[in-house]
Amino acid sequence: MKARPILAVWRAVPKRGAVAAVLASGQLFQGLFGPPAAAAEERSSSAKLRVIIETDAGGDPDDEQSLVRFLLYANEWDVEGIIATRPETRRDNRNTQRTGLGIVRAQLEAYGQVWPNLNRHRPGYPTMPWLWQRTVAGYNDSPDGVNLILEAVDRPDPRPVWYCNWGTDDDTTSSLKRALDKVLAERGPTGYAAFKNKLRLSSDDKFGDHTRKLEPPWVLWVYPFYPNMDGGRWYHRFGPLTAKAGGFDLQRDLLSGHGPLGALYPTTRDIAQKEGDTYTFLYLIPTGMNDPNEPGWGSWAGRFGVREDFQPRNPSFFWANQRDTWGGTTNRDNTLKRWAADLQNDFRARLDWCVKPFAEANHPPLARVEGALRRTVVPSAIVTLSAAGSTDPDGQALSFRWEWYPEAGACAGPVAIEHADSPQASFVAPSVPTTQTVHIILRVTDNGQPPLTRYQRVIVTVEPRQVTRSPAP
Ligand SMILES: [Ca+2]
Ligand SMILES: [Ca+2]
Repeated sequence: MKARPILAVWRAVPKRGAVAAVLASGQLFQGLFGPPAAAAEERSSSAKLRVIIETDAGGDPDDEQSLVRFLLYANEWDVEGIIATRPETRRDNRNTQRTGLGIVRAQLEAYGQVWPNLNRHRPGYPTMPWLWQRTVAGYNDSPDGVNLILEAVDRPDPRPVWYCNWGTDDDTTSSLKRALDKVLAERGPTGYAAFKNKLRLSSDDKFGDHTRKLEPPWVLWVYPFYPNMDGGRWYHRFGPLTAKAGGFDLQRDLLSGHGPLGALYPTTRDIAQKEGDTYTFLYLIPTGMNDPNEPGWGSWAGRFGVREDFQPRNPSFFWANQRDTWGGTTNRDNTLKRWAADLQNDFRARLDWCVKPFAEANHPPLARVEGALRRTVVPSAIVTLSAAGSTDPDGQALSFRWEWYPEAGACAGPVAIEHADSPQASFVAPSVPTTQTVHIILRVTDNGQPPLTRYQRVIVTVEPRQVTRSPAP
């Protein structure tokens, strides 16, 4: 895939201190655990992603499952809003709250109870009142969801707003669709384009003509629900691929003894762990190896490619149509399976954070590659890799793994990594007919309980040697 401009918007953000150093070194997400999101000034200068979610909580209970996980990662973004779209819960939904807003608020109250403990483990979780103020009804007879979106997008903040729609039932209409209708009617095509260009989507498609009929096309839309491929919709693959990954046990690790938020995770009907909408924000969790502007690189939500039937007018519409060769097989599941234990262990640790003191829970290591994360070499050059600077906040022993990710780059190889399980590794740059990129993923895993993993990505551009011509006689 052709390289897209990297983090152009983020680089426009005022840089300060450690964040500036991190960004300048190109180390995408690492270390960006900024201050609590309470102060507007801090928010505007933070490098966190701005995120709005729109949930049909009260329909399929899996939204409530996804919401539990989302709140446990609320420190990773600036959560601009949570919009609840269902004025009444569906009859077969057993939640005692009978409106979408009621369901979300009940989870916020539980979040408020575990918030002091979460902050002991990782600073930067927004307070419950702060989230409460930004949690609104997006019902058809309410302007609150529309107004929340307008306010967030119109705010003079150089960062785009990532919008995650988790589906809306037929009896409701997305607040984003209504916001876009309003902006088009009131601001005309130019104002509409400026507004639309400030949004990025990791989202279901519920926006009518705004999806692809009305200009301009979206700057970037990652659509983690379809296509049907290798076993079904991508939406339906999350549960089967992750529910037991890393030995996760729903009862032991979530429902029992992990506080009031975990206890709200519904397991009714046949959905012990479904979480079909979780991909939308999993894609945005900074793990050290993903970049939300690069769907083809792979993330905890899998790996995405351009949506063929939307071409050529919507070149930035991506969906889950990619396959990885991994573990001896080639299929789409592998784009997630390779990270499934890592992401589920991470969820498990955060559930521990709800109830345990710091010393009794695990915290992820800091993966750190020495030197530049982007390098340019010639064929046959020896590329040396060192992760010796990696650390763990619990002082645990670390294990290392360097992996070539062929599908993320465009290079046939071969790339054979020497000492791939050591802090120091190397490989010989392959011969290439044209300029190609080699993506190397560093995985650093601690030996805590559960073991936690973070990553770095090194992108090596291999340029063929220039043929030196003798001067004409
Ligand atoms: Ca949903
Ligand atoms: Ca640790």
